[in-house]
Amino acid sequence: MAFETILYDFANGVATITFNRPKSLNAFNDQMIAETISALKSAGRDGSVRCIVMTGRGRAFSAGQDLKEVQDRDREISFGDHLREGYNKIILQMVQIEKPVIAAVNGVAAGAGCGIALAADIRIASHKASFIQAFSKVGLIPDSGSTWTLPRLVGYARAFEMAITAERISAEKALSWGLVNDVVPDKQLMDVVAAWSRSLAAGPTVAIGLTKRAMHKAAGMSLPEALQYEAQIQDIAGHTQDFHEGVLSFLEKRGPDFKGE
Ligand code: LHQ
Repeated sequence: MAFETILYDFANGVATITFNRPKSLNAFNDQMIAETISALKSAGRDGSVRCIVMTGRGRAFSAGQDLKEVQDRDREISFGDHLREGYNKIILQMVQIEKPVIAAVNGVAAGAGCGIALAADIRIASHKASFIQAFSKVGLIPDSGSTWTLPRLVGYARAFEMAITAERISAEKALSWGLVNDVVPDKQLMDVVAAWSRSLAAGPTVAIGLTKRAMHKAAGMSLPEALQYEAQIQDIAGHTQDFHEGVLSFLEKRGPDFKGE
């Protein structure tokens, strides 16, 4: 795929999307928004992709919306339309693609860049990473799903604090708050992420995707409804080849060879 503002790589079942505007800390201009949507669409549709990694080139994950582009526009734009046509599509794709999405947070994740990191299923952070809900600094409200994801990850008090102070949360604090799964030395980040992504890409992809779907659905359900939904989709998981392989490999005392089917 020919992209200019992102890099797209595929190897061993893992698609890696790298934000590639390092001079502006991987801030999102319209082209990078469109290319990210397109790359996620391809990774979602491609059956050989069983795990997606998102990261940034240079010293940032992403500084969010390109504020220079907003300032330089010669026409008034509706921020609502900008979100509906752009970031909302990125966030919904990340959540609705039934494959695990890992954010390899290599540096600062601010504004919409923070929202995108928060929408991933797993966040592995470099010790140099940080998280900033930068919106209030420019007189805006948290977007790109942050009003939904952030309180669920860290609780209302910490989420509200991050939103109104726009203070930088270090990787260590993010770990202690439950905002990230792990913090690793910067030089080891991509090796650690490769170990995670290889392992997930060799997993029972259908069951992993259904787990993601069920957990997101359960967020809006009562316990009885969630139990019903679990029963309904366990039927689907129970009819996969990977389920049969999982049981067989257990009985044969060997590791499973999941095909993601
Ligand atoms: C940037 C940016 C940037 C352009 C650094 N844009 N150039 C949705 C709906 C509609 C409209 C508005 O927005 C949204 C969603 C949002 O994302 S709103 C929030 C937008 N993001 C921010 O407000 C963050 C702005 N950036 C920062 O606060 C800092 O740059 C951080 C804290 C991320 C990093 O600070 P430093 O490490 O000190 O780096 P720096 O500030 O020196 O930036 C390095 C370069 O990157 C610099 O360019 P220059 O040519 O001077 O070297 C910055 O201008 C550029 N850059 N963020 N968002």
